[in-house]
Amino acid sequence: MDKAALGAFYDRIAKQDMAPLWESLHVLVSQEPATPVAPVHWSYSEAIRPALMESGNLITAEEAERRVLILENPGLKGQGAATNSLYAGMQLLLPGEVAPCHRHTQTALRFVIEGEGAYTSVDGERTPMSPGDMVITPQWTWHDHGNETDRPMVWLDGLDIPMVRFFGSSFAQGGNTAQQPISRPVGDSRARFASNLLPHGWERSRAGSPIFNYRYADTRPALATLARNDTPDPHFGHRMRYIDPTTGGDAMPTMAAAIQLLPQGFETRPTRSTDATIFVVVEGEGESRIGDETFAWQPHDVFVAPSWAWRSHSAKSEAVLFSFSDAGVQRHCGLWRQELANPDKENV
Ligand code: GTQ
Repeated sequence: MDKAALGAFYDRIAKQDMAPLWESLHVLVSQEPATPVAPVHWSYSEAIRPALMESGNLITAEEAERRVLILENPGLKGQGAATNSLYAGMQLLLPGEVAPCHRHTQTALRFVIEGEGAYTSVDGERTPMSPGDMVITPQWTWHDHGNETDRPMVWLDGLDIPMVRFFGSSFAQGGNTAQQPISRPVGDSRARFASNLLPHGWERSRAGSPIFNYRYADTRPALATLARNDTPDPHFGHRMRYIDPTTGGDAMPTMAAAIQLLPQGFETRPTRSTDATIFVVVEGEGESRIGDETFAWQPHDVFVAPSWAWRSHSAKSEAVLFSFSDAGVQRHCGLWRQELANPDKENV
């Protein structure tokens, strides 16, 4: 092989927008997942909350359209992304504020952190939000947020922004009014779709679950019952998925969400999977080992586990972790893989 001749050849074909595969084959087709995504942890009390409250003094929700601090992965600087496929941000709505109506092709989930009773309106229905609720905004639905309470309201936004960017399929529109007209009373979608019943003649009009709010008032007792009645799974503790009751599949087409309870003193065995995952601490204190890093966490902290990095969690007190990832999309494409450490050994 004549290195000088090859180099000259590369230079010539580069001008015609061609490149030699043999120089990059094993980077393009890596033997195992190679990801720029870094393990990262944000403390709510020390980092997120102080910065969010400071932003509240600097700009209004109306001026900002959405007053959100992006939780940006240090391995993806400038991309506004927490993982290759997913976005996470922390949104603040102060008393009296409205985050004006818009719609977009990105799907959003809101995991409620702080405050009580502010609402998200979707499709003409207001959903009051409480800590631990998971509220979903399906793609291309009009949505606005309002806080008529006397306390700040904070929630984590999870969106598929990087995935939609990858596909080149982003569309967005502003509404004609800051708040959409309300046509259905509070609780309407819950009655129709979250009662283990479906209205006669109901037909799907879009992808994803028709339930807007997966309330912690329902989730928490379900987890507590599992914790009372089951021995915890050695790798996942007591874990449940958020589903679309009309299909049994994930509640959203692009984001798979789950919640897990870890009993006091419980240590999960390590797992790794191809879906980089964003975790939100709902309750309790503990530690997670992600790749080579150990993060000590408290309520409302957020941390990210990259694709194929080993992860394990230990709970100092009884703990609840919410998480979301692109596992559903990967499964749909036949790409999702998981490895469980020591599957045969007893955990306790
Ligand atoms: O509330 O609609 O964090 O459109 C980023 C983009 C929140 C929202 C975000 C959004 C929203």
